[in-house]
Amino acid sequence: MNEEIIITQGKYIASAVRVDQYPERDLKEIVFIGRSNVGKSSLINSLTRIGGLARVSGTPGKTQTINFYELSAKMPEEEERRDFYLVDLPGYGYAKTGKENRSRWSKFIDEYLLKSERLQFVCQLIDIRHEPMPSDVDMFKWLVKNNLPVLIIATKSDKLSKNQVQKNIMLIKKTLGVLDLDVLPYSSVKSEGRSFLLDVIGSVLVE
Ligand SMILES: Nc1nc2c(ncn2[C@@H]2O[C@H](COP(=O)(O)OP(=O)(O)OP(=O)(O)O)[C@@H](O)[C@H]2O)c(=O)[nH]1
Ligand SMILES: [Mg+2]
Repeated sequence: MNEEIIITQGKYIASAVRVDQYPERDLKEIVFIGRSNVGKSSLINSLTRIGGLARVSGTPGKTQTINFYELSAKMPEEEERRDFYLVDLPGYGYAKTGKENRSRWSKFIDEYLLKSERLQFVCQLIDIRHEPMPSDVDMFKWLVKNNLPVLIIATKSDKLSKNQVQKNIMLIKKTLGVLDLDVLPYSSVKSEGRSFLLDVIGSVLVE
C-alpha cells in the first residue's frame, strides 16, 4: 500500500524579516525551528527531494531570514494539487555577529510565530545525539505557552545505533518535561521519518 502524499514541485518563494515581506498567497504553512546546524534546511531538502532548494552549510548561522518555499502536493485519490508553504527559520542559540543580532533575530521570529494565521504546526528540531540545550527547552516551553502545536523532530538519527536512538528519545522527552510527547527520529541522509512527516502534513492539508 502506498497512500503517501507526493511532493510534485517545490520552489523558493521569498525571504522575509518583516510582515510586509511575507509571500502573498494564503497557503497553509509548516515551519521548521531549531538551533543552528541542527538540520532544518537539510530536512526541507529531504522532504521535497530537491537537493539545494534550501541552502545547507557546515557553518552554523547559514539561514538568517525567514525563508518561504512553496510546495505542491499530490494527495492520494485527489486530482488537483494542494499548495502549501514550508518555512525555514534562522537557528536560535547562535549569533555570528554578537548579541545585538541575536536579539533582532528572535524578535522577528517571535513576530512570525505569533502572527501568522496560516501556520498549522511547528516542527522543532533537536539533535538526537545530545541532551536538549537550555535554548531548546526554552523554545519548546515558549511554543507550548503560546498554544502553537509542536512536533519534536530528533535529527541526524543516522549517526546513532537503533538502541541509542531509543535511549536519546527518552532523554529528549524527559528534558522537555513531557513523557508522552511524540518525538520523531529523522535522518535527512537516509530519509528516515520522511513518510511519517509527509502523512502529518497531508492530514493538515486536507482539514
Ligand atoms: N548525518 C547527517 N547530517 C546531517 C543531517 N541533517 C543535516 N546534517 C548536516 O548538518 C549540517 C547542518 O545542516 P543544515 O541543514 O544547514 O542546518 P540548519 O539547521 O539549517 O542550520 P542553520 O541554517 O545554520 O540554522 C550540515 O553539514 C548537514 O549536512 C542528517 O540527517 N544526518
Ligand atoms: Mg538553515
